[in-house]
Amino acid sequence: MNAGCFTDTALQARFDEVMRSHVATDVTVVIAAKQEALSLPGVIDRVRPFASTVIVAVGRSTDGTADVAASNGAIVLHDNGLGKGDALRCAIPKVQTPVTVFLDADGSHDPEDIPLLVAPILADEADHVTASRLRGGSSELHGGFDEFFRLAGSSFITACINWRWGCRLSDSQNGFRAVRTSVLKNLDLRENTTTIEQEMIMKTLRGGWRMAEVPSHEHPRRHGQSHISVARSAPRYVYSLVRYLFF
Ligand SMILES: Nc1nc2c(ncn2[C@@H]2O[C@H](COP(=O)(O)OP(=O)(O)OP(=O)(O)O)[C@@H](O)[C@H]2O)c(=O)[nH]1
Ligand SMILES: [Mg+2]
Repeated sequence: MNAGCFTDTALQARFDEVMRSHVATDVTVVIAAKQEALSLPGVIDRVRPFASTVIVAVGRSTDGTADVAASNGAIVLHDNGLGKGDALRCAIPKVQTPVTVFLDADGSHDPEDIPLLVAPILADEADHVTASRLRGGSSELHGGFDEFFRLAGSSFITACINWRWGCRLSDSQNGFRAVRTSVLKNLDLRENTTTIEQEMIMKTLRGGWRMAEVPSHEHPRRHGQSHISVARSAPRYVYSLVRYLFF
């Protein structure tokens, strides 16, 4: 069993200790943001206590996302217009701290959970820790047909990953995660879209590095529109799953 999965009970027992021992100077937070000017200030504000550096990788936006990021003290990068994966890949070479945390700009993730994601890495128990919506709950992953197909697809992909590497992850698609930066820079990430989330996990496991996950709640996006189309992105999910599982 590769994946160390912390249960709710274990996590609650560790909560105070983890908060006390968190070292913000060890952490850079990378936020991919496209058309997120309304949500971004609140997200950066909540991230600040937990990170020494905040990098916002901005996609083509007409709402002033880049200006908002800069005026809130973030380092601003511009992606190549290819998608979220492209944005994260632009930011990775700039990270200089031992741990990199990825988090969305739409207010879906709780920055207050950053210490829980980082602690297993600093304790040398894991190299890549994802936040699980299946363990922490989600306010936007169920209810309609779109959500049904996303959840079913995500669960299928997670099951394939668990089968291939003999682990027991529950969520392979959440964008909220922490990775040891030295490992991250060795993953040779290639995906340009949100398929980068599953690529990161599969390449971590292929490389023999340690995965873990902790529960974290996913909230509905605060403002604006989703950038994901299930029908349009499905073929790429299948292709990248087969590619990184077997080749
Ligand atoms: N830089 C950049 N960021 C992007 C791009 N596409 C999406 N993002 C950001 O990536 C994050 C996740 O995108 P979302 O559209 O919220 O995707 P999602 O969380 O799977 O979908 P929802 O459930 O609707 O929120 C958000 O912070 C987006 O602003 C892009 O092309 N470039
Ligand atoms: Mg979102």
